[in-house]
Amino acid sequence: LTQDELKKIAAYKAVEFVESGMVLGLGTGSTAKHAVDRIGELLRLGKLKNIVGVPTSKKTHEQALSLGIPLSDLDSHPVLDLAIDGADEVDPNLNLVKGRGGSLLREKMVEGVCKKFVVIVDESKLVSHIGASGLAMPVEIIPFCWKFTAERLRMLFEDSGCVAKLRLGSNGEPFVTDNGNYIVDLYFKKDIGDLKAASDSILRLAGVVEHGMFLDMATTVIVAGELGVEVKNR
Ligand code: DER
Repeated sequence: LTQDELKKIAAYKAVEFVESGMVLGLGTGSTAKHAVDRIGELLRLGKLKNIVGVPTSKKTHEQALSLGIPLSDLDSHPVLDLAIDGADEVDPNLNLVKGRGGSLLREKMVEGVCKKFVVIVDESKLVSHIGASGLAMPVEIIPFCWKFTAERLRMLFEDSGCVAKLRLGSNGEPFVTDNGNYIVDLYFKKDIGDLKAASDSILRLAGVVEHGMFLDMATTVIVAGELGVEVKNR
């Protein structure tokens, strides 16, 4: 099975949690795309009714619009029934890294107010600890004096051999999020240890908007692998 087929399997399994009448958080990324497509299909087939979607990015907003999924926002729905979204890393405690697609702020806002947050991944996303994949842990920052903020972020994790890089777009210019901010990607050489302490230290920096560690947020993680689908509950 290809990685995308595994993503689709996990996504379709998650959509089984969707009931008519729900207000849903619609995730962003290549895995969540399958879930949003599936929700659109079930609505079209009449198998789901009275669904309202709250998108976590402009990209998902566009996708949901094209599928005819009725959309709303957090101002109208400050509490949601269920969110379905992918992740970049999942540790054994179901803590996540998200945001390599650049949507972490709106994702965290939406997924932080859902009664259930179902994460969908292929098995390649499972890690022993956050940062173990050697890939980025994104932090959304304001553009003002970004170098200053990036250096302060790096120094927070100097003992973990942290490298901080401003994320660039395909045009070589700084990547700009849906919210008009920049992203600094943090790379760790060693385990950063206490994630709550790491989160608090990042968020205390004026200039930081939000980071990509989603701690104690996932209620269920659906993992699709070669040997089948596993549903992990918190
Ligand atoms: O950027 C994001 O937050 C995405 O949801 C990411 O965490 C997962 O993207 P993928 O499903 O394309 O791997």
